[in-house]
Amino acid sequence: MFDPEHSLSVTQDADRLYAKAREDGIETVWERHTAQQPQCGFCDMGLSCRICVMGPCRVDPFGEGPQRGVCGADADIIVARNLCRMIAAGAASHSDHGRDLVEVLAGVADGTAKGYKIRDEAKLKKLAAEYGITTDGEDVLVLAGELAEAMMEDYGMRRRAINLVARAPQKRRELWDRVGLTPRGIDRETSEMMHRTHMGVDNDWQSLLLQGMRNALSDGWGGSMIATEVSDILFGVPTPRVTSVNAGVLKKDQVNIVVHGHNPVVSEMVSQACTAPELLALAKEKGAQGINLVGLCCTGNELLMRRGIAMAGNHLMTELILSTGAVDMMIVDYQCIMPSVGQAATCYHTKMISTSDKARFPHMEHHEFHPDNAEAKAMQVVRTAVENFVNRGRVFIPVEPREAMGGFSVEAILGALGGTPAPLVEAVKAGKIRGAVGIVGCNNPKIKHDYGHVTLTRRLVENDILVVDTGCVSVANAKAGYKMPEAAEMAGPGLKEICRALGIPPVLHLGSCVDNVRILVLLSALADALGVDISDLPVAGSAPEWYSEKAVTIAVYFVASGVTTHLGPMPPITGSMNVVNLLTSGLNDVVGATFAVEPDPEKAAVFLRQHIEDKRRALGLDARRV
Ligand code: SF4
Ligand code: MSK
Repeated sequence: MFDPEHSLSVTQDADRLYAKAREDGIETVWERHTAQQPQCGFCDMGLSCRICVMGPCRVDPFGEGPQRGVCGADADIIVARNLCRMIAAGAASHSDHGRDLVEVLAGVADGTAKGYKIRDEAKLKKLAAEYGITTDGEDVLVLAGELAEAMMEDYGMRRRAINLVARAPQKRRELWDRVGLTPRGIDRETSEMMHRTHMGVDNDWQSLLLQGMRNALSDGWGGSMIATEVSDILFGVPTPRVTSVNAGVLKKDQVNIVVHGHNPVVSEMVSQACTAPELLALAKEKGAQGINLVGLCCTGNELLMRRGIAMAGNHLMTELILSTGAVDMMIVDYQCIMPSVGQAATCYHTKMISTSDKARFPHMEHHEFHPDNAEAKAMQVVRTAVENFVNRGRVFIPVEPREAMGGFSVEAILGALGGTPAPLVEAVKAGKIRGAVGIVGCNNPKIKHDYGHVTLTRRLVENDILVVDTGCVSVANAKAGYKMPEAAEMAGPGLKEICRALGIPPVLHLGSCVDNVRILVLLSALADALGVDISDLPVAGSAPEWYSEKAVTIAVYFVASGVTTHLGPMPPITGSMNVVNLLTSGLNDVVGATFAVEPDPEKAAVFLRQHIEDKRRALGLDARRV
């Protein structure tokens, strides 16, 4: 019996699969989290440092023990340096993902990336024009090559600003110039961040944090934005489509292949191979009714957005899904893949395949995908998955799948509005929609699985606040039923009316983690339509269950772009009240937005509603009492 009160998750499939995993003797993230208790208090507060080998050092938060590391760094410097290194790692991860896509684009142009093609010429031409490349009469492949070259320049060269910063509202760009936040190069900002945090370089906690913001902006308006835009060029701009979600998307009578990770360069090729007639015929021969490809985490979101491929689960479901015994193969690329999944799979017949030259895992077979061999590699591994179908043991698929709608790219949203943000702006001005919140990010075993996401979403939607989501949140909200147009019934009266009129759900799925940049582009369009800066809009961001360095970077580029952002788990900064005060209030004077930390989603909802009503009042719109 599902008992949400005493479960690790608010979802039934997680609850039942957790019981099955325990029965099968699989260790999961929850046992390991318990085994780590109590976690280190110094690290939790950001007060430990192991940047150099005069250390490791710790600063005593109670003022009794040492107040400086061996080099003399105090709590402010140590906390700021640690946070900045998290930002650099997050920016590097997303931006390196973007670089991989640019390399495929270059490979399509020179004919080496066989199997990939330009799927959206209009988007290619639009991007090329934004990069100042003449598009008139140019051959598509020549254009693709020139665009790839120009994007690579964004990574390394010193420029006054990376190209896509031009998409931000003018007031925001002026502010960034004024306070020295305009990112000059994607790799440059990450590299400089690592340099500044080396022992004996930048020892001013404020100047470190400013560089942290510039570094995060180089991801948000650079590496991640390039990742999303080039993915759209190569695989198509997402459009709304209905699919299904939860562990019930696995099929007893079909070969089940799960793709997990982030980069569509691998999963798109796998999805193509799953429709190859010879492999479908082989599946029949092996006694299966077909090949069922499903996603996990963000590479799943990429496939869901563009192909309507079903989604099995989010971050904390990645071990549990194996305990169905129904996964014939899991194919991973990189990011958010727990090193434990290969071990968990050894209890079952599941074949585990790693594919990236930069990401290897224990208990996985490595089949390296490159742009020039991905098509053939995908055929090879899918064949192995099909052949593995006959080795299945007991299968336990605990729930029926649920329908969900995804695919809300900015282009699709504006399309649904008649090509302009004006109807949305009017609905906000009229108060039918009070504002919008982007709920993004991960799961974290410190918070009941999906509780933060779904509770916050419910409270916002019922108070006429439109929710857009990405990443692991979008899976949680889809499983909770917020992703179908009928979910308008769960919204407040104003939002319900708008959703009904447009035939959309009150929670719009914008994609994967890199697709958070779609939120930036949408906000820029709204700000331009109102003639204001992003920080003036009645909007906010939230990451109720975040865990990763990438999430830190996303939160920082949201705030630096003018979006006040709520975090569920506390980042490791409480060792420095100077850093805490700057991030939670002082930044308002610098970028017009701040962070707020609140683990309880009920309280967070009240804070976010209040913030939205305050912004409405400042814009001269009607404001409700919260
Ligand atoms: Fe210790 Fe300073 Fe080295 Fe950090 S950089 S480990 S505080 S000596
Ligand atoms: S997968 S970064 S757990 S959202 Fe993008 Fe989910 Fe967070 Fe990974």
